[in-house]
Amino acid sequence: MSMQRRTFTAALAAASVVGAVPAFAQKKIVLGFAQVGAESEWRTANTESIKSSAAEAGIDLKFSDAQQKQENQIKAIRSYIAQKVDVIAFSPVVETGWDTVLVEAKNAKIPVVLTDRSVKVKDDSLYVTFMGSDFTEEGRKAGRWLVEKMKGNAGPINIVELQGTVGSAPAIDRKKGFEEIIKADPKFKIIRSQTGDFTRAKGKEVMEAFLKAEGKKINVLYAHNDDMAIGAIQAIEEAGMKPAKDITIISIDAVKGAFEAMMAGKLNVSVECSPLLGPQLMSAVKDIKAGKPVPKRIITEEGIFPMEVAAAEFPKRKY
Ligand code: GZL
Repeated sequence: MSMQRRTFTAALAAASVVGAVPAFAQKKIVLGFAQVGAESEWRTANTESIKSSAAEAGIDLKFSDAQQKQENQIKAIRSYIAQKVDVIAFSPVVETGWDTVLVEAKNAKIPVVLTDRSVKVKDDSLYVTFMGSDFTEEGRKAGRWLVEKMKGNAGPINIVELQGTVGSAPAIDRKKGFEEIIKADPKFKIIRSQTGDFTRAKGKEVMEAFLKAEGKKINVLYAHNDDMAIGAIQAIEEAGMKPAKDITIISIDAVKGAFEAMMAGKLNVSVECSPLLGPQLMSAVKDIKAGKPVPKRIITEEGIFPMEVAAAEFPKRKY
């Protein structure tokens, strides 16, 4: 037996006597992650955070991109169950339709972590924890900024709304939070509301339809994410109007593209929604494997960035 082999065997024997297995001999934790897709700058930054954090944590990451289709996420979760991974994590593309596959994971004794978006299930023991933003509060922040901005304006203030993916937690809750604030003053009216599916292309297409139907009646655009707002800005310019001047534009995420649009004077404000969930996810995965308790809800702390502060903030941004 070679010298190395003898040393290794001796180390293992010694360790097993004291009960501690040396780090180099511990089996790597295997995490199966089912991502929504690659629909926005936010999602790309979220994927980068998860992949880099898994590498840093020494966690073996199996990763899938569902191209925003629930059936693909369910397929990926089933494949992780079949591979007997240690933990499954995913960002549910929509809130409902998860009970069956999560029961399968529970029966396979594989703990599940929700990141970014939550689910509506009959039994919330089907997941260990949900970590992500408070989307309703993000909608309230957008509403409060608009109320403040329009304080001296008697109205009517006609708003068009680009909603996120139909049935997704951010789309449902950002709408709810925004309406909760603006309903206090009847001068605010949402005259058109339609999904742009969180993408630039769809955001532009739907804004073109809004402009065709309502034109100069539109005073405000509320977009559930920056990518749709950036697409809409193109449509507004092509219609010969000035974004952030003729039409006040509010969006959510605070990705780099939003800061660039604010510095160019084309977007009025972006509410922060941090995609940097990787470190929190890896620490939760390790705690779960170590049998430590994990809070049922982990909320990410976030701010709001009006265009006036964009240039000063931009160099500090991490996504
Ligand atoms: C929010 C996230 C949303 C972002 C969009 O946490 O789920 O999905 O706001 C992304 O940019 O597509």
